[in-house]
Amino acid sequence: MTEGHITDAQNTWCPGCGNFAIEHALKDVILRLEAEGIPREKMVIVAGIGCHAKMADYLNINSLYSLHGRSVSFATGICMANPDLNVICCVGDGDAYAEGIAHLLFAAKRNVNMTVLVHNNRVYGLTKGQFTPTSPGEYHGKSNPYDTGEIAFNPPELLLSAGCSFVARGYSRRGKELTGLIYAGISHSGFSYIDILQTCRSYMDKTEEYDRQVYVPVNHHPEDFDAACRLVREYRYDDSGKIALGIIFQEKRDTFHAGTPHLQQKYADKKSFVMRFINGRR
Ligand SMILES: Cc1ncc(C[n+]2csc(CCOP(=O)(O)OP(=O)(O)O)c2C)c(N)n1
Ligand code: SF4
Repeated sequence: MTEGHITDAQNTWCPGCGNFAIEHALKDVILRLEAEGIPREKMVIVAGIGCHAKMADYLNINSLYSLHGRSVSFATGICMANPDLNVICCVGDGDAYAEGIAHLLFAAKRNVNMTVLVHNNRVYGLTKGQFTPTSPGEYHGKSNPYDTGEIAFNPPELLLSAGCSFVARGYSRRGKELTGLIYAGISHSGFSYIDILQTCRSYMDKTEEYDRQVYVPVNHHPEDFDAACRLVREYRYDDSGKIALGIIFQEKRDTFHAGTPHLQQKYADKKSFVMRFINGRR
């Protein structure tokens, strides 16, 4: 490990991969938080399994690889055990929108205090380009040599329906804005979710389309839920429509955490029950 923010682990991302920009945006946010008095030890990255997950190796802060699709559950456990930590989940679209979709929606519903960055390259990158819930219907991947004809999920719309208190969208080729969004997400009290359109040079290079489609709305009020719904419906994860970037929705809501006296007592009772069980004193 180096003393800096990028480790000396060998980087195996493909040249031109959008993950580099996400890594540097997150690194800049970590630097800013440190400058504001939050030590690095108070931040933790929980990664899924996939190209995105290598963030755990490349950024020099506490981190763990979890299981594919289960990062948000691991992160929920960390938030409950130590509510003082800033927990950041780096997950893939295959990871979070397929196997992990229930965990993502329920953590949003509960308003668990964490930030979820979905590296949405719209393909299973590490395993060589299979179809994910946000792949275009006409995409031919390793697992589907023919059109699926399926309609892609619109994840920010799902998250809004689930009661997510912070919904944002970024783009890996708009690094400055992405840095601002990640900072805003971590600063938000409760569950913050950022869908990051990430270019995958090897299997899903949408650079040309995204560069044409993305825009930052000027008169959008993130506290307006109906306006947020209209905004996310402009784009259906196909090559048509405008893609709004920025904070789409944000509201203040009670967070789910283990810090309340009621929950602390419950966990203490449960822990002592488990310890008695282990020690054979039921
Ligand atoms: C439970 C489980 N299912 C499947 C896999 C195999 N697997 C590992 S990485 C991966 C693809 C990851 O794709 P995504 O989450 O979109 O991340 P990316 O590689 O594109 O960043 C899959 C299917 C696994 N390791 N564990
Ligand atoms: S396969 Fe795609 S997501 Fe994975 S490292 Fe290469 S360009 Fe990046």
